[in-house]
This record gives sequence, structure tokens and C-alpha cells, in this order.
Amino acid sequence: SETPAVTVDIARLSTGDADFEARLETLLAWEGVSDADVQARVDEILFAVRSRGDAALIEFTNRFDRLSVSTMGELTLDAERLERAFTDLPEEQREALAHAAERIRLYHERQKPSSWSYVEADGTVLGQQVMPLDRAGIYVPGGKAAYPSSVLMNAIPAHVAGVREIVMVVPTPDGVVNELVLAAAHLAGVDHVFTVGGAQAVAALAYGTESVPRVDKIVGPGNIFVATAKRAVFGQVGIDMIAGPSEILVVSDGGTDPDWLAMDLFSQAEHDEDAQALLVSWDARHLAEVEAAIARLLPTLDRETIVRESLSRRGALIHCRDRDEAVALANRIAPEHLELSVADPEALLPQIRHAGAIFMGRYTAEALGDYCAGPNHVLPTSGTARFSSPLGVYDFQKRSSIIHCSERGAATLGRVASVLARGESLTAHARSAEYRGTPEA
Ligand code: HSO
Ligand code: ZN
Repeated sequence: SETPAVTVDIARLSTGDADFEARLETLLAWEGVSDADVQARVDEILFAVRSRGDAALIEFTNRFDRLSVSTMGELTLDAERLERAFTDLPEEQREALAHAAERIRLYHERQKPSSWSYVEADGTVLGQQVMPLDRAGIYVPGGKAAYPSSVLMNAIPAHVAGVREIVMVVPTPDGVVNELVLAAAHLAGVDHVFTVGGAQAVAALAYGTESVPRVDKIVGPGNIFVATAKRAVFGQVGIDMIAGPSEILVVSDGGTDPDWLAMDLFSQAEHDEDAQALLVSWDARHLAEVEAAIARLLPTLDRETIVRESLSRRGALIHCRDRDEAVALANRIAPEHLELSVADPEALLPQIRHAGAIFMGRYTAEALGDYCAGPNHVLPTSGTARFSSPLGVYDFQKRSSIIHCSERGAATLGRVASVLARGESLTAHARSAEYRGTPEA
């Protein structure tokens, strides 16, 4: 009686199909940003800001954000302004934001690595000293992609790491300021904000201007101009990974309410038309039920158009043989977000080798991780979970090796170093090592 007539445009795949591999490849493929025209325009902007500093930054900002400022003072927000944005928020938003920030902070406190050292028998000490970066720059997009949650996720790990100065840049097209973004900056420990964006903001952070301090690392998502500029300044400064569109892979054993799963898929599909939402199950009837739920719930979405586009471009409902095949598929895809919507997720967990974040069991909606569970929502996309990790405290710290030789240790190591150095014909190395042990012949 409840077979809906509505249909949905989403790929249906089965691992048993002859063309499965090929179709999966096509779905997973995503063209990273690279465009010769954009590159040329970005190079020009980088060069201008590098050579003319604030003056160029102001010109580009006036042009691209349709402003008419004449001083950097008009593009600067201080700590008091950020605090005011927070205190002036409606109570419900203020509390939710503060609650999320506190949970994210607590989680990241656990990530703090410690310095370590050990002493050898002859008294030589070896170790590693962990130090925060001096300055970090957080890029926050303007307009529709301005997520206060992303301000928390980018700035809190920097703050927890002990970064001395956190600088945020956020464009204000037509002068429109996002108060929630500023409030999040206040909670996250951002020191000051410049209301600039685009490649010109990346240039200012990378090279420094009269007003914008040069930072050591730039993190945060942005459009193609921002991504291209970040790539170009990498080396001069550190950068985080360049994020692709959001992705979710749900593995379901058939026991979760199809409506819940449909909405979990929508929650990532609504980010943008290139986002990827995939569901894998070995229960064919369940897959059909989720499909019906998708069709029924789609018309109720605020972002129906984006979600439909994303599901038809890159979404799929995948039927597989069994749990093992589902796990193999998850590892093969290495998704940004993996939901294990099964009765016993603990049993699957040790087999999951590649995923940015793993959401365990039927109750853990990915959206909770996006906002307030605690772990970071800046995660490796496009299969890069094979070799990279969530943004964390460790991304805002670096390590120095420590070597402290005792007199006896220097003599022992001196002999080893001397032999190896002479093998490389580097005799000053050899003699330097020998001085501390056996006196020169
Ligand atoms: N799911 C996004 C993060 C986000 N979601 C921000 C909502 N707001 C990262 O893939
Ligand atoms: Zn999200």
C-alpha cells in the first residue's frame, strides 16, 4: 500500500555486475582544481600584494567585495569586536556555540603530544621537543559557505596547540559581516580578524603586509582562487590539505530506519552539487526501502535542488554480497565520513583501514560530528584518507630533535661518525667528530 510513485535519480550498483568497477571509478573520480586562467590571475594578485602590501590588498578588496575603504583600519576587527559579536547573539545560538566549542576543545586537549627523551648508558640524552607555531592564519570563506562550525574546527586546535597568534581572514562582500562567524572566532581564541578574502588574503597571510602579520601556516577552506593561491604559497608557508567536496559512505546492515539513512545521505549531499553520498548494504530489500525514503523525503528539503543534483551526479546505492565485501569497499573508497550503521560496529572497526572519521552505530549521525561531538570536521577527502588524517593539534606544532652527548658518548659516536664521514670524503666532518673523542693524530 505504501509504494510511492515518486522516483529519484541515483545510481544503483551491484558489486556482482560486470561493469561495477568501471561505474564505481566514474562515480569516485573528481577533478581537482587546476585552471590556467585562474592560475594566471592568482599569480598577478600574489605578486601585487607581495610588492605593494596594504595598498594592493585594499584595492583588490574594494574591487572584488564591492567596498570603498581607504585604510586597513576599516578592514580590521579587534578582540573586543569579536567578543561583542558573541555576547550579542541570541541566547540559544550563544549557548549552542559555546557548548560545541567546549566539547571540541576538550577533545583536542587529548591530542596534545608531549616532548620526550631518553638517557643512554653513557649519559647521552636523546629526545624530541614539541613546539607550537608562532602564528597561524585561518581562512574563512564569505557568503553561503561561511560556516561558524568551521571557524571552531580550524582555530581551536591551533589555540590548544599553543599557537601564539591566530589571525583570521574573512571576506565581507558588500560589507556584510557574519556575526556567528565572529562569535565563533571569539570562542576559538582568534586574536584578530581582517575582513579580506580571496587570493589577496592568502597573499597577505603568506608574505605579510604593513598591517597583516606574516603567518607560518594557512588553514581553512576556500573557493578555487583561494585553493590555487594556497598551493602557490606553499613552501613559503605551511598549508593544510586542499579539501574536495564533502563525502559520506554509509554501511548499513538493514536494521536502521531508512528515513534516518536517507537524511544522513542528504546531510552531506546538501553541501554542494559535487558532494558524494553513498550507501552500501548486503540487504537488497533495505536498499529499496532507503530509495523509497529518499524519494519521499526529497521534496521536503530546503536544499532539494542541490541534493537532487548531487545524488544524480555522484550518489549511489550499492548492493554487495556480505559484510566483508562492504568493508573492502569502504577501504577501497577511503571516504571522508564513514557511518557504520550496524548492530555491532565494534566488530567492523578494526578492519577499517581508511576513513577520515568513523561514525559508529545507528545513533551516530554524521551531522553530530560536523558540529559538536568533539572531533574535527576538517577531514581528508577524495580518497586521501589513505595517507592523511583529520586536522588536529599536531598540525599546529612542529618537532625539534634533541641530542645531548656526554663526554663518553661523544667519544663513542665520534669514532662511528669519523669512519662514515671519511667514506663520504667529508674530512672536516670527520675531524670535528674526532676532536671530542680521540685527539687528532
Ligand atoms: N561536513 C562538512 C563540515 C560541515 N558540515 C560544516 C556542516 N557545516 C565537512 O565535510
Ligand atoms: Zn556537513
